[in-house]
Amino acid sequence: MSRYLDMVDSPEHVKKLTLEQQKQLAEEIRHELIVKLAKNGGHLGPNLGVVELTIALHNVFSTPKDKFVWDVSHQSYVHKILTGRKNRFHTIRTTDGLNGFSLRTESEHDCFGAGHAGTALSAALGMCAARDQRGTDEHVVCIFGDAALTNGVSFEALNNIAHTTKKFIAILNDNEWSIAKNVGAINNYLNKLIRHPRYNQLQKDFGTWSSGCPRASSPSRSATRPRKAIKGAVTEVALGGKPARWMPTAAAVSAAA
Ligand SMILES: Cc1ncc(C[n+]2csc(CCOP(=O)(O)OP(=O)(O)O)c2C)c(N)n1
Repeated sequence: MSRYLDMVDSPEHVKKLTLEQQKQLAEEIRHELIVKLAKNGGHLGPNLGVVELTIALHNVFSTPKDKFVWDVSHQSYVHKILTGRKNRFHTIRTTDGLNGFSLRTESEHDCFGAGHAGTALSAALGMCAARDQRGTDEHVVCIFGDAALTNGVSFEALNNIAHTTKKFIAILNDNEWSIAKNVGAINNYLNKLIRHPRYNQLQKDFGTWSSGCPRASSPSRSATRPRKAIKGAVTEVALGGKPARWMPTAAAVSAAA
């Protein structure tokens, strides 16, 4: 049976697929990862966890013009598969084979060679600063795991984003796990945030509110997945603060209905 994976070898091919076809592609990539990594080993779990994310990124952005900066970059296998390295994927982590991390000499789609945890935010910020000075318009997307937040360099970057650039895209891929279970204050904060009743109420309210929107005027495509959408949007809401003003309460929604 033919696979979408056999037809996809570049981000341009990904963009041509429908959403349903991309879902099927995700399944095929997951299978490919399991089969190929069974031979030489490698970072299976982190890559299984970013299959949809990587497809979505290639759907929205266009490397090599846009830059993806993967923290550690042990989770860049799917990106490699989608950027012309599919046929050599079975060589990953072998002598003369594909590198297990991002490597600039391996592909124009790899803008940053990594391996160490915690460097991506800082590197991405540097790229944004250079872009702004050049006056070009490419996007720089930093994808970092919760392990990045155990590194001082990450905090240096976070501290400087707002006064360095107006355009910085960061995706926190928080699976509550690094090499081992996370410890520390930041990890506690993130866990507290997603378990907080107000946060969970906001998710529910957003779901109720967005399900009442006509499809065409839905605030965004992500509104069809309210739980996920709100998780990304709500981190600025103070845990003990007032309800966010942009969010109608469940009571207001049912009163209006
Ligand atoms: C400075 C440094 N310390 C330790 C490691 C070993 N290491 C490889 S992957 C990883 C954790 C990655 O966790 P996270 O970024 O949260 O991504 P996940 O694998 O959970 O998706 C670590 C600590 C490293 N690469 N660099």
